[in-house]
Amino acid sequence: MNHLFLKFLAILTLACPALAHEGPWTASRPDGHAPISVMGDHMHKMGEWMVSYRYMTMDMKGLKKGSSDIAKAQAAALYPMSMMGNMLPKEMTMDMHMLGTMHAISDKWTFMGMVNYLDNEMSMQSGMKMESSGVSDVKLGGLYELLSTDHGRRAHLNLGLSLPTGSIDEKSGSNLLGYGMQLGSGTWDFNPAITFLGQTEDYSWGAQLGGVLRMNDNKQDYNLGNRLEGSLWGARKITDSISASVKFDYLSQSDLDGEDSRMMMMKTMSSAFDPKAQGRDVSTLGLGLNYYFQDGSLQGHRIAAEWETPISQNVNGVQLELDSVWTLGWQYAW
Ligand SMILES: [Cu+2]
Repeated sequence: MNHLFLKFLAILTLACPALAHEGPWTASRPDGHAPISVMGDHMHKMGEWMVSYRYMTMDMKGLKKGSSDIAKAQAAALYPMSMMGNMLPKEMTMDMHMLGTMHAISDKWTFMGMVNYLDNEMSMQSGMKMESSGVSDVKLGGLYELLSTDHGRRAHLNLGLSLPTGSIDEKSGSNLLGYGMQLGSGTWDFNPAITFLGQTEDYSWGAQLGGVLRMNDNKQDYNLGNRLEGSLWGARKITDSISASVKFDYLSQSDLDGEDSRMMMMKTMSSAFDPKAQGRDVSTLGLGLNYYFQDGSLQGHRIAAEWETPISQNVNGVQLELDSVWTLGWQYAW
């Protein structure tokens, strides 16, 4: 799957000189920005600023083992202290508020920063609910232009850094919450990526290949494991203000490296505390709409929505199944 995706990406980005238009790539059209779930997709012109707000809500429901659905009773057999499976997760909703800013100090360098606020809710099989909320990991990044052609193509490097500002000590009452309910990674993470963009008169496309590299272990002597992510999208400009997009995304997040010693006693009770039941490989399809205000008092503002759902997923150990992700966003550049 991974291999096929990389090939597809290489073919699309390198072997399609026909997918071009006259003049340089431009952000001044509805599909001048990628589908809203993509981060660091575009650069700015020297001196430009942008502010953005995104709201993302992710729903997970039902248990999976690997790529198969698994019943509560089967999962209970793997977790002997789970009280007949009652301590296993049943569903989870993760809401994220993302406040971002971008600024170009030159035509070659655009800097960005993002502060995220997380709101997690998980129900156990027993019906018991648990919650956590607060600031997640702050992200800083620099985008460096590699290529800008006079026929609508460009490429840039993404050099991102994630700071350990999110808590890894979240509790429900006096009990520590599982890994998936924590607010941050606890580690300094390097987020490199490479992004390709292309435009024709009515279409645009992009590809981004990147990852998350954990640079240390956190104060509890574990890290969340590295991640590889690739995205490929295409959009159609329908009018000067509206575009529609299709995105294909592949993500491979490994399980934990080390484990939180405070959770060791609880990992036979629930997969939420099991370091080998974290991370997954998932391919998702995303459908999106972008709206760009060309004139009037809202000129320059953008609003966008995207819905994503898995095409296939393979979880490490026993975990909740990813159901859908909605991302709604607003962006304004000047
Ligand atoms: Cu921007």
